[in-house]
Amino acid sequence: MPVQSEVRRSVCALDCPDCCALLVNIEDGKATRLRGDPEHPITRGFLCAKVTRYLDREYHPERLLYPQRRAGAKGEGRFERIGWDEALDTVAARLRETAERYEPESILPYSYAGTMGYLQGSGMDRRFFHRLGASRLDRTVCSMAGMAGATEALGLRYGTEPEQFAHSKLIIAWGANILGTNVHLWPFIVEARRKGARFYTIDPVRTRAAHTADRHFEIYPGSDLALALGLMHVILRDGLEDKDYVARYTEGIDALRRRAAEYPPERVAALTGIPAADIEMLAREYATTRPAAIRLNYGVQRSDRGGRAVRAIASLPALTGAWRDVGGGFQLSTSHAFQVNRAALERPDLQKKSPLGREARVINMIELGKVLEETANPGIHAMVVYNSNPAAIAPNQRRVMRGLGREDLFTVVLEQFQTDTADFADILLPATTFLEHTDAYFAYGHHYLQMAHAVVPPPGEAKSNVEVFRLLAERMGFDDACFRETEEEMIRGLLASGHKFLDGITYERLEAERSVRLNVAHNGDPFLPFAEGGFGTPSGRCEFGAEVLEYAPPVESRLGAWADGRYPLEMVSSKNDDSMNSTFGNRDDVDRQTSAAWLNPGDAAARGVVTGDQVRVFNARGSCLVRAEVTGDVRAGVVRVPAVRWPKHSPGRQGVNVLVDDRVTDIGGGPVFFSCLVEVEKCGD
Ligand SMILES: Nc1nc2c(c(=O)[nH]1)N[C@H]1C(S)=C(S)[C@@H](COP(=O)(O)OP(=O)(O)OC[C@H]3O[C@@H](n4cnc5c(=O)[nH]c(N)nc54)[C@H](O)[C@@H]3O)O[C@H]1N2
Ligand SMILES: Nc1nc2c(c(=O)[nH]1)N[C@H]1C(S)=C(S)[C@@H](COP(=O)(O)OP(=O)(O)OC[C@H]3O[C@@H](n4cnc5c(=O)[nH]c(N)nc54)[C@H](O)[C@@H]3O)O[C@H]1N2
Ligand SMILES: [Mo]
Repeated sequence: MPVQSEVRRSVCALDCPDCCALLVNIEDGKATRLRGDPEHPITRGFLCAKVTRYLDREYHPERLLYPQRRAGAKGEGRFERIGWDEALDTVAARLRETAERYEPESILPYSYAGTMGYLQGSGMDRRFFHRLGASRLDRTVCSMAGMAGATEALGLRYGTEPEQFAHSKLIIAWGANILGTNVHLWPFIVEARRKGARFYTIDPVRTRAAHTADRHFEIYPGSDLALALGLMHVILRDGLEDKDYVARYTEGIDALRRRAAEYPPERVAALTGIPAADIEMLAREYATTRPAAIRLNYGVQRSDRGGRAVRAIASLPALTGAWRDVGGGFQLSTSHAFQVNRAALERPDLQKKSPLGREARVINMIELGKVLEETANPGIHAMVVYNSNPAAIAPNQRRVMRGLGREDLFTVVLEQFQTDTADFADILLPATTFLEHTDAYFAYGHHYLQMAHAVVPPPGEAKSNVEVFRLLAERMGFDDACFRETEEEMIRGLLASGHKFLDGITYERLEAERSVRLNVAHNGDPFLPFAEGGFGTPSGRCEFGAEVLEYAPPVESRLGAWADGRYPLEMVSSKNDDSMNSTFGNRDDVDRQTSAAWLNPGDAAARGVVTGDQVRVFNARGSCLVRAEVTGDVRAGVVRVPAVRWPKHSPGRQGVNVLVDDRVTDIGGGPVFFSCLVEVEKCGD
């Protein structure tokens, strides 16, 4: 028999700025090869290591295939197979009962970015929970602090296109692990460097990108606001600002001058650990090199002053006029340019039809542990988890686990794999992967809107999130037409926003082209969002906001309010290069990578620790056993634990997030993963 063979197009749905276009070889209905689309302007024919191997995950023997019901204790992970009808009937009955007995707000949806697809990530699910009147989730765990800071400065969170980095003469990767988390920006940086650009990194960790950099600035975690103010100090002191740009398009320069005057390089050196001469040099080069681009990623904002640090950094290109240039400016995220019709997609108006008849309360997802402990107003009695693994990724893990372990909490989990969170489910439902369902995709590192259909059938009885919430809506008796919409109708709805960036981008065009550049500029011209002002702030100008930019060290840092010498090291649990948060945590090699603590040679020697030793990383919240890796790639005083290991693989089921507090950032309500004091000790020989 001849083998039926063809190549189909897909899109990688993992939570990454690059949102790659994929080509999938299909033979006899099975995917046999996955490649980056060579014709996609950003993917450019290559994939990261983890997605190159994605078919191992797709066809992994541990994929969840059938609906299951809990058969053991909470968290134990023992289940028995049931049918879809029984599973859905049980879920619908329990949700209805919970809503009636307590209030609809005692039901909590919990989801994040397992898939970046619009429909599977924030489509039918949102409609369902709005109609039900469930508590709403503030999805803060990743980027809200930075978004809040960028919004304060710029109003519109637009960013420099990746393609333009090829034209830069100075590129600063600021808290951005580009080769690990955003590798499709790299070719543009390589091209710029070939043409003479310099490339600098600012990070407490010497990442692989930092190893190749012309200069690496070893900063203490959470001190970036001080550094930004130090740079502003030098720029303004020496008159290096773009006076014309500042006068025309910014607000608050006088107050900024006064604020920056308080941060001379010597003071900033003491706060950041970066020598004063380096601060002078960096400021001068940044202000006098054109074009200059800053790639800020989310590392900086996972700290107490993270939101305002982003505000200050996002203001730098307005001070120097870097927004004027092709290849200049700033990129934190490009996602705001995807001006789709969110209301049509998520239908917040359905809340009026819920038993509450009003907007439901909002719960900050990083406070999950706390919220599950509370019993009043009303307490949470049912939870539906999808696209997320809170038992591994949420801060204050012990508290989260305690909450998930509550016998009286009814928990539904939609998952592809048996994660720690899945272990706590009462009803566990098998979910499809992006190769098995239809979706449309924005990106947060480029400006191409994409669409993909299923390229292979789901294994076993797996269903997409859209399908599960559609079926649940039917069982709950929600008869609004939107619950019967097809994927195609949902995509048509989200495209119909009337925003000029989506002009002419129709379903038909997406179907034909699969990846379409937003109309961010005419005729494919470079997108220069703020070359002539046009900020989205109340004043229409870049708002420096000096009055709120006073720097204070993170409370958990060597200079911070909680420092008392007991836990002298600052822990950064930054992203692991070869995985994706806790996704892929079932892989042995990923488990090894994420069960290590990187220690500076001086800090290791002081504790009698050598590479390979078992060490305990601990603080008052808990402790976590890992293997020591002694390396100059992490600055003195800092320990790095690559995130995120599956807790169930750790002794005592304590992952790195037992160490992390669940307090929130200055603005945006974000987490403080990278402001965490710990001590490290060698475990018995
Ligand atoms: N391979 C891989 N890729 C990923 C992910 C993954 O887990 N693995 N996760 C995806 C997700 S969800 C996200 S949000 C993005 C995040 O992408 P990034 O923001 O690039 O990743 P992070 O590890 O959060 O932080 C970036 C860098 O900031 C540094 N850093 C930590 N604290 C500070 C600080 O206070 N100041 C400065 N200047 N630097 C600091 C870290 O050491 C790290 O090298 O990556 C996405 N891509
Ligand atoms: N210590 C520490 N903790 C962190 C971070 C850190 O840097 N350090 N990073 C934080 C950040 S930035 C983020 S974004 C969060 C990420 O937290 P999460 O968004 O929870 O990310 P993952 O851990 O990758 O878990 C996603 C889960 O979704 C599942 N999934 C994927 N696609 C689908 C689908 O279509 N349907 C369903 N039902 N499930 C699907 C996957 O199998 C996976 O188990 O973690 C945060 N936690
Ligand atoms: Mo994230």
